[in-house]
Amino acid sequence: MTRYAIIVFVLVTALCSMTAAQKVDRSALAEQVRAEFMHAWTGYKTHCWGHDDLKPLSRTCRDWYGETLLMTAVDSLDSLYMLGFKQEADITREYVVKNLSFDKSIEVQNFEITIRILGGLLSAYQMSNDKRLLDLADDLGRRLLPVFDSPTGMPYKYVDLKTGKTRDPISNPAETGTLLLEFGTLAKLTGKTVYYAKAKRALVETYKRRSAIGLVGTNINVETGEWTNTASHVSGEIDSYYEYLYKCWQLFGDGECRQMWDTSIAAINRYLADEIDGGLWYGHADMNTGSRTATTTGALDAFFPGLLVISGDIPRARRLQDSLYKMWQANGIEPEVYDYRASTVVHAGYPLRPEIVESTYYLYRTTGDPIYFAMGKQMWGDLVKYCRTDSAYAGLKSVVTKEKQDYMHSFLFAETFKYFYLLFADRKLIDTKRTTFTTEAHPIRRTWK
Ligand code: DMJ
Repeated sequence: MTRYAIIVFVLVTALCSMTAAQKVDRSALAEQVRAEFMHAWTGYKTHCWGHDDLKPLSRTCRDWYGETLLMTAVDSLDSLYMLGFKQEADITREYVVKNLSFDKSIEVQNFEITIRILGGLLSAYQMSNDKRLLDLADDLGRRLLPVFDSPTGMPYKYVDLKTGKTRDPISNPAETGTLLLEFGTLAKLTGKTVYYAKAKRALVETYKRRSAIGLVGTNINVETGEWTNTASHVSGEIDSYYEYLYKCWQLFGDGECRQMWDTSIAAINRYLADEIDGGLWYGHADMNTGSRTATTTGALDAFFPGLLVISGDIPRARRLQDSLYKMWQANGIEPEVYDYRASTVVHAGYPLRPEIVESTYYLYRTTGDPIYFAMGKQMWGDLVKYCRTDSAYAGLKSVVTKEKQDYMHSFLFAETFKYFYLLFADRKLIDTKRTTFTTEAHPIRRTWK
């Protein structure tokens, strides 16, 4: 062998064994995620089967509205299928179909019920082909529809599932604009176009009220159409409004959504992006003047690198992810609100949120850069270290002290575990070209023309 051939041989062998090692690492981590998912799921089943959520420290249960809507069971169903727990998924599906009823006089929050339950039912229907799930989704959609009967077409926040009585006109873009993936899919699968039309109108009416410089505010009155809080950002109360502008184009090919996204992202990059010591962040600004009002970000904002990835802006996505990962590393887990200029924690809670994992998944899936695999591995270790309990998983009251909180949100199953699993597991698990994840990480496949 020539010297050159020897060098090539050594390099190729090293590369192959690196790839093999990474594969082993990946499948071992994916198995760990499955095991931890099952640990938390077993805790929920043991203590709170038939209820909405488990409170993991006291091992008691919470039903959001006094009566159960089987929140955790429905929100987890497609994850059970995706992570390969088919038998458990089938048992849960049967239980849901037999026991879930929306014929209750309870006033529910339209946004939360749409993203967790309507989205969960639709995705599980696509995975199982069980028409009874689609019937449940249709029944729920019909009961939620009165929310849109406001003078502007933007939805009220609450609706009584039995009477259709609505309340609370002060809403926000996330709640008026994060409905179209679920209602639109329901329209496509049932042929009832009213679902698409109402949710689309709510999104457009929100967009139409953007300021002259292209930003939306935090709170809006759905009766008058007036803003009641003009703070603009990509955090809670606005976040997923932007997500659905883009994803409505991705899932339905709706060109108007694409145009609304293009206009919005230009304004976001111009007025909300903030450069601090070479790092990229997105802060708060007044929607009318564009002037900076706060230098805060947080766990909810961490969905934004993922959205930048799918909409094609990898350079900004990478830079923002670097910043947000620093926020995670500052305390070994991310806080709800963080001042990036002062590098201080503003609200210290961590309720098991998925957003930064979601962004890590999209970055790794798209770039293949091992740096994102390493980030995910670190975050996974931190989640297990700080949030695991004997019975399940618990959020944190404080990422500084690591004191636990007696609550386990259903999005732990719907999103956090799912995105970790997708990051580590075999890439062929989903048809990425045809699948769009809702804001609650329920995968929807475009099965219609
Ligand atoms: C989820 O319910 C959804 O992702 C929503 O869009 C924002 N918050 C939680 C998770 O943090």
